[in-house]
Amino acid sequence: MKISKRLIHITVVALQAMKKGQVVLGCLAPHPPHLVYAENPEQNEPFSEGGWETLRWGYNRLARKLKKVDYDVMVIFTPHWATYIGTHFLGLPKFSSLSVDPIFPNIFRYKYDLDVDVELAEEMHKAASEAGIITKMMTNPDFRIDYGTITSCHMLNPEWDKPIITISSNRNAHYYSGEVMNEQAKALGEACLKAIEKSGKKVVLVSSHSLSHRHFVTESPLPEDMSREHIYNHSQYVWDMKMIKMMRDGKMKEVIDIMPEYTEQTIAETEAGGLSWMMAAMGLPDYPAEIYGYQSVIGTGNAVVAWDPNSKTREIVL
Ligand code: 2X7
Ligand code: FE2
Repeated sequence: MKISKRLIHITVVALQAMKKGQVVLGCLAPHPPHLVYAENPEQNEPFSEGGWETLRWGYNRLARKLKKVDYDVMVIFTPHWATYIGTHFLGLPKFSSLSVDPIFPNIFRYKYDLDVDVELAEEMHKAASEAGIITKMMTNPDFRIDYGTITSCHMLNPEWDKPIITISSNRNAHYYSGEVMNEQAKALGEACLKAIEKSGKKVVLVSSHSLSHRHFVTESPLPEDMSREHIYNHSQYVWDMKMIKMMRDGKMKEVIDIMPEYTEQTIAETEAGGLSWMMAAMGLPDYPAEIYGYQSVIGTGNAVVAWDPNSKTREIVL
């Protein structure tokens, strides 16, 4: 009798452990619309002669890795859905429209039709709200998805065969400071992890942004003219390399600790909180990140990077 009770207990514990959701990959996925423009997918109207190959080939390689990863949903944190009261989550099963980049309408007019995992979005919304974060579900069917979400998702999964969830970026760095942004983003990451674990789902997290973010204010006549492309200044380059070296060395706690200073010095797009959110949800990885590429786009610094918690599939890419 005693043995059978114990067996039942072990089975229940094992089943619960099996069901616990997890983050199976984290991706730093920059979103200059130039990358989609350069790929010439059928969804984008403008035509290009290519460009930014170092980033695109890195992305293509990461997309091939993702094809071998078993996951249910991609969760993206984007700076280009900026919300001024709280954090918002996509809250309808489908969004479909034309996304036009407000700064670069000449290169990005993209027809999208995407699926959302509303169940997990609601769980995240609830967990964040329970943690004291102001939250809201986006249930306006005419809401237009930002180009950051679309570019990162397109480059990681051009087939769009998995549902996504987009999380907006609350402007804590603007209202308060880089330090407050870091703390709020960490709290949001921890809340999202709770929801993921409860859901039993396998999740890919995506932090959609550039690194250093000073950029040129004029565009060359041919946007893909690579003879015009270079980092805005050397100081940005040195900072970006310092951050990438720390990622490569598995020092994510240190990266998040210096995030406010890095963000201020390079006007980095980490300002929105994406990397701090993702790293908190992944428990501040101390293993080496996979580096897929670094290149500038109109002067900004962009790195494609992944964190693979599975040591058997983790690679040294570059
Ligand atoms: O949103 C962006 C960006 N983050 C970097 C470069 C160019 C355009 O758009
Ligand atoms: Fe951006």
